[in-house]
Amino acid sequence: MSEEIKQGSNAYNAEQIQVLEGLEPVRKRPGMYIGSTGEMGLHHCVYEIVDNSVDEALAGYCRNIRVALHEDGSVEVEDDGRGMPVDDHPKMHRPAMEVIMTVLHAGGKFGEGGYKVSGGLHGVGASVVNALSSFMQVESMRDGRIYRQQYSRGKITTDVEVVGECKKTGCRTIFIPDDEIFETVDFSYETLQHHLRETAFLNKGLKITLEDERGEKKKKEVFHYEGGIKEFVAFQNTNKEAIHKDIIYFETRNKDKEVEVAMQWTTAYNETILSYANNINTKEGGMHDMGFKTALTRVVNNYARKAKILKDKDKDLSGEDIREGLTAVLSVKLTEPQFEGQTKTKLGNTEMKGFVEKATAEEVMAFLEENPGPAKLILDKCVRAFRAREAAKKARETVRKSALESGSLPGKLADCSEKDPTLCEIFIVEGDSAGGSAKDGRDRKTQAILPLRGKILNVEKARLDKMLNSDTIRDMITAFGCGIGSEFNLEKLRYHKIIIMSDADVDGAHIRTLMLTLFFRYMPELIEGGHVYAAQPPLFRVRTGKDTYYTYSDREQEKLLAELAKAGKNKPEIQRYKGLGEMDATQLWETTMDPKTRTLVRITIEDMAKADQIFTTLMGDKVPPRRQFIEENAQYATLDI
Ligand code: 0RA
Repeated sequence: MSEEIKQGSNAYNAEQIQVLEGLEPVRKRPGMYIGSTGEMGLHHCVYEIVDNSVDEALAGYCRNIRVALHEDGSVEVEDDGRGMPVDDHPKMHRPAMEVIMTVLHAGGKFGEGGYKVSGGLHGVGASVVNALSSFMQVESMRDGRIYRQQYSRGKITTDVEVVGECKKTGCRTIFIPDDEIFETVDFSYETLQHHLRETAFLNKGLKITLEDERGEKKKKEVFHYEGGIKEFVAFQNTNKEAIHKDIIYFETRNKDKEVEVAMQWTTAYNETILSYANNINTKEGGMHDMGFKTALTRVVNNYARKAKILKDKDKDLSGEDIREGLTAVLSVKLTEPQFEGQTKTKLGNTEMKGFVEKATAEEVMAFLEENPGPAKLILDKCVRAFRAREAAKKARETVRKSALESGSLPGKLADCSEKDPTLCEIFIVEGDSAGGSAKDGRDRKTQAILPLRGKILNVEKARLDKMLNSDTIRDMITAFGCGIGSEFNLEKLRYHKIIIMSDADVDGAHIRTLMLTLFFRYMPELIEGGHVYAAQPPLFRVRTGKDTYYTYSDREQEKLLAELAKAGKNKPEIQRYKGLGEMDATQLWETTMDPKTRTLVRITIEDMAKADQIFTTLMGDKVPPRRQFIEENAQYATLDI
């Protein structure tokens, strides 16, 4: 091998590779390594390969990454880094490339002082993807040559071979996910687009290209942001109204850690703080997030007192008041991140709290002092939030007195008899007539029905105090039993399944979205805990002689009709359901409510950034983006965030 590899300060030392085990366990229990064998796990494989290139970028050697989806189901990831080493591993006596690709946890180490994407579900290594691919090929361009090796289901099918010459350096990986492992091998352009865009935002200057060569419509997009997370905040606020023009931005680093923050307040009522550690979305927050919030609360209060916006007798503004309408991206990099929490997305490194807190306090104070105009607008907003919260507290107390303390449940609720919440379900039903059928058709022991009349208030456009004046919303909160906002208590939830049952039309979709907005903004734990579902009422009833069939989509209907025609059962009697109200109690039970036969769609929050954008687009003040979103997404019946 070439001399420079052995001599360079970043020299790859094959001995650093920790040899742990082969890839058998990965194929036996794929979920343990990539989270799931569904859509999430499938896309995770791409992220895993891309992360290796991003590591090369973090180490300062790579500027361009190209991801391509090919017609044959393969994915290609190419970078212009140093290329993967191919020199022999001293103990294994095999080329480093082969060891990296076929031995679990054998990902190469990087030069000292580098940050590596790792933790969470990431960082399991390219070998895991190899184990789960029916075909994989890695090409490393270095020393003027192209080295190539191929694999299948984690086993090599060729040795590392020199297949050509080439001036540039880099790495090119192609893989086909194994359809014996994955439930679906159909990559979603949108999912990859979202992730790669986020990765580009988090690594300013890095250029990521996404190409989709499948099907009729070829697509190509370039994600390249010289402004990094500052542009991320601007993007996140596209459909919001900013209350100050310039995005606050700062970065601070020392020997082994760095923090980068971009933030801007908007007229929205929710806060969106997206935090990252080594490019991993720390959904559960952690030390960096705590440091940021602590500093922000302290500094804004100090400023408010100095500027006499708060009088001596006034109480401090709460952190929540201050963060109302704030969009912030907080990105830290550190050498040995510790990820904790249920989903391993909570940063545990205590040293990051003080580090982020100090930087935030200094920088935000400087911004407020140097920009009195924006500072006033921000502070006004915080004070308004504070007053609204006080009003909401009073309103909530009234609600609690009138409803909770008297122990009375809403008059419209048809409750179930079972007392164990884990066995109970509540159907929120659109319309009184469907509500009537649902009441008659249900299993009284475990299923409760709450009919809703008409539309519910759009919580995106109203604060909590106003919201609590709405009967519909109060009924729902009282029925659930777990409170709302900061007083939310999941343990008091009276039904472990909350099922939204609305018509399969545009109005139904709207009601579902309004309801999800309410849950997402004020009771996100319900969604995170997997308690929220959308019922799937049928679109058609088909009858031939004495057989009755129900179908739930146009495609299913076409298939059924084709099958019936083949079986010689012509002229079936078809009914298209326009609404739930057209079904009688028995039909509603059989098609939509019976746990044995129904399908429920669980609503999940995969991603806060995406969910926040969807809700502001759908429910916020700006009309044109909403129209555009609805036009682009009209084919989706359910909103699965
Ligand atoms: C180990 C050591 C070195 C580079 C890499 C791995 C590497 C891996 C991947 C995977 C995708 N792209 C990649 N680029 C680089 C450093 C080798 C050296 O010192 O030249």
